[in-house]
Amino acid sequence: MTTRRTFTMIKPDAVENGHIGAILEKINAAGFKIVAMKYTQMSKRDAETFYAIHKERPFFGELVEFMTRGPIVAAILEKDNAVEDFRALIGATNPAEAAEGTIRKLFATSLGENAVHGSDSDENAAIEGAFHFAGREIF
Ligand code: FUP
Repeated sequence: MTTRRTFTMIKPDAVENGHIGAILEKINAAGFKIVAMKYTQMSKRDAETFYAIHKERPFFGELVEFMTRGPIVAAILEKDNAVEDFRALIGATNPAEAAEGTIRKLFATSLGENAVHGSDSDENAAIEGAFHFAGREIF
């Protein structure tokens, strides 16, 4: 079953570089409705849990270090075909390979510090949204 929701984070690099407003603008312009949003900082344990799927990968330590070094904006977004359309809006994981006009092409600096997260499936969107938000925080 396809759901209409995806989960995103504006990562610490994009927050540090002052891109929160511009990224939210792109998200709005692409037709996503924000149904939950918070400004928060992940603990080491949060990041290790959120990225548990990558725990055997060589970049895991750096990824956890990066994701915990400053605040993020976490949000749940709603739109038809949300997961796929949001992945298209953010572009490839590596900004060097991201298409022109995508959020990562515009705002990311490297593969490790790539400005935004976007869920890769409906199942993960639900898991990731529930990781960051209680039911009463979703509208
Ligand atoms: P994506 O789904 O596009 O966010 O990418 P992945 O789930 O494959 O990777 C999650 C995060 O791990 C990326 F956003 C950045 C980091 N990463 C690296 O630092 N090095 C890699 O080789 C791959 C991913």
